[in-house]
This record gives sequence, structure tokens and C-alpha cells, in this order.
Amino acid sequence: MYKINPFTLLCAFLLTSHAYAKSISAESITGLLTPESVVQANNGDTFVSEINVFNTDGDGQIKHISPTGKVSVYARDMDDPKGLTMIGNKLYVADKNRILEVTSKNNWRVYVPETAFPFTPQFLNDIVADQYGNLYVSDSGDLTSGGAIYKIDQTGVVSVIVDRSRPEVLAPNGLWFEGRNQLLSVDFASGILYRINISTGKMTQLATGFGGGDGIVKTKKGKIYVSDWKNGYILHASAGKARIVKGGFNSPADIALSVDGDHLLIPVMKAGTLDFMKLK
Ligand SMILES: [Ca+2]
Ligand SMILES: [Ca+2]
Repeated sequence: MYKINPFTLLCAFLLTSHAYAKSISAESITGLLTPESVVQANNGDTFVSEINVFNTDGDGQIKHISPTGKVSVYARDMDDPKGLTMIGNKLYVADKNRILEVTSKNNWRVYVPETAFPFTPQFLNDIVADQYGNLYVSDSGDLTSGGAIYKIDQTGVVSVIVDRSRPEVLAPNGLWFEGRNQLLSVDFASGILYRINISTGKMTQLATGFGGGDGIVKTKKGKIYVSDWKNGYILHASAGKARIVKGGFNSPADIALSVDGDHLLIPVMKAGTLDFMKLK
């Protein structure tokens, strides 16, 4: 259920890829309400966060898309839900200034309230899990100069990995858990992709030119894809630079990898769609 875990990806591929590849992967899901993030469970269930109206509380929700493409509301009454990730069957949601835990349909609670953060969050954005059940969440701050990346341990305790005291931290957005102790992170203000050591907070620049960098995906083969929300591109990192894979998306947000590893799932925020892009 983690965004990257070779073993679960393999299991999911063996169990579900046949049915999945013949169903929703060929389509674009339309009529979504300002979709921001997407995650796919091993059984092919897909969840999309819908901000609906920005800065309007109570109108956000999570939609469920079945492996056959049937769309329904899974959890409602959220504020501006963005990043999504899963630990087991539970869904974790970065909802503006707090983290929510969805245990089943229409059943959610506040997992980490605003007051549990060392600094008041302004714009919680992406969220990822590691194999130990820790969560990592980005706060994009005012989207130009500040923000932070936090770790949330299995007991819900929040600690800082990096914050605005570092000049590189302008508006952390997309995250990807990598290896045993690293995050990939793209900054929405600078368009720079970093690798971050979770223990030390050391940031290493990997590549530049991602514009309004939003979501990150790393494939089984190690290829890194990033969405550029501001300029409508899906890009990949190559020799320190962003290279265009495909353009023309109207604000592509937090992308994910399908469980079969063959497609990018792209919430296209201003178009209100979830697009599927086959990877070569
Ligand atoms: Ca809203
Ligand atoms: Ca995002």
C-alpha cells in the first residue's frame, strides 16, 4: 500500500494487473471537484482527494474509483484535502492544517491536529508513508518562501526534518519515500528536486527546472517523474535537468504510480479529471 514498495508492487501486479489493465487505465475520469492527489491500493481501488473550493471548509472530500471505473464519495466534510497515502487499509489525508485518518467508508477522524505541529501549518500538501508506519508531510507555507517537512511517527508525534531556516526551503510540495531513510522532495517555488536524509535533514540537489513542481513518482526501474502544476507538464529527471515527457495538462497535481507500475495517475486540478498516462 505504500507508494513504493517493490514487494507489494510485485504482489499487486501478480494479483490484480490483468483485471486492472483492462479497466480504468484506458480512461480519464471526469467531473472531479478540484482534484489534488491520488493513491491506488493493491486491489485496484483508487482514491482521489477533492479540494472543491479552495479555502472553503467542509466541502472537501475523497472519491473512490472502483477497478471497473465506478465513482462514489468515500469520505466527506473535509476542508481542502490534498496529499493521500495508505498504511494497510487506512488512508491518511493532508487536509490544510491537519492530518486525517480514514479507516473505512464515511469513517474518519483527526489523526494529527494543527496544535500538534511545532509551527502552525499553513498549507499541508503531500504526505507519504515508509515501511515502518511513519508519515512524512510537506507544508508549502505561503507558496513562496518558507514551509517545512515533518515526520509523524507511529504514535502521532511530529518532528521537523527541514524548515525555513534552510535557504533551499521555499515551498516544499511533492514527496517520495526512497530507500531506507531518504525522501525525494520538489519545491513548488524553485522547481528544484532534492534528496533529503531523514535523520540529518541534509538536502542534496538532484535536478532543476521543474517549474511549479508538485507530485513525484519513482518507478521500479528508478526513473523519477515530477508534475509541473504551473506549466502543465509531466517531466522526468535526467542528468540533473527536467525533461518534458508530456504537456498540455491544466494544472497537473500530485501524481501516483498505478499498482501494476505501468501508468501514471494524474489528477488534473483545473480540468477536474484523473488522467492515466502509459509509461514507456
Ligand atoms: Ca475546500
Ligand atoms: Ca501537491
